[in-house]
Amino acid sequence: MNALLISKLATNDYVGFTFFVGCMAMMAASVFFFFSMNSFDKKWRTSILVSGLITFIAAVHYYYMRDYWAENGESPTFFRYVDWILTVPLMCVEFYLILKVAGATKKLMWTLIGASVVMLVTGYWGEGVDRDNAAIWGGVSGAAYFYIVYLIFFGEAKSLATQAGGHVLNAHNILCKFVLIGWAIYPIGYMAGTPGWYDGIFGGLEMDVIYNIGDAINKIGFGLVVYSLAVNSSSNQQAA
Ligand SMILES: *C/C=C(C)/C=C/C=C(C)/C=C/C1=C(C)CCCC1(C)C
Repeated sequence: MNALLISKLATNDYVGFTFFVGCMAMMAASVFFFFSMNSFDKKWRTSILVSGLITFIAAVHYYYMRDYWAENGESPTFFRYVDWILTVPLMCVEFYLILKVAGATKKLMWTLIGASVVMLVTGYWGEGVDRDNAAIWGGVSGAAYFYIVYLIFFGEAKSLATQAGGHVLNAHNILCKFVLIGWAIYPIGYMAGTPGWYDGIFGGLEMDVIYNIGDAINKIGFGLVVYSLAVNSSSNQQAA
């Protein structure tokens, strides 16, 4: 029988280290969201559940990605994008769920999801399949990304948030900043890890470390914003 093999993590293996810590952080965040879920008013439970699902799906993928990296010493591109194609649409669902009070439609939700799928599929194509044209695929992906930014900052989502006002508007604005600033970390990772005109700028950076930092900020941070919204709205109700 084989003994359980645990590969050694070198002290300068920042990719392996961030996969490991990322996995733990995502697990801890999931437990936190799942356990706190039932202490909220029913209308917030689905939102908190989705926050927990996002970090849970990431935790499982990080478990595999950590292993893949330790075993092969190369980027787990496939697992990375499977993780994103599940979790990023769920983040679009979060926008819809918090704006539902102001009458958000399923159409808005599907538009956001559609744009995020285009962003990720073209990104995967450039990173994993047609690397010679990575810059072009990255550009198409970036256009889809800016469309999402447009919708939430200036489009229908923004006007719904304004209508809702109060804590909802506040949470929406913070989530918008996550998308504008936090999500902008990913194209930097992409440029660090694929060939293109940007080689001289981001060439020296480690793609997976950048992606892992981005995931920790965005998945856990996003969930905490939704959690705070639920806390703030619930304490308001008690005061009233
Ligand atoms: C939890 C995972 C998240 C929030 C992942 C987000 C990923 C992106 C916003 C990726 C964007 C990309 C571009 C805008 C251009 C280059 C290719 C991508 C896919 C890295």
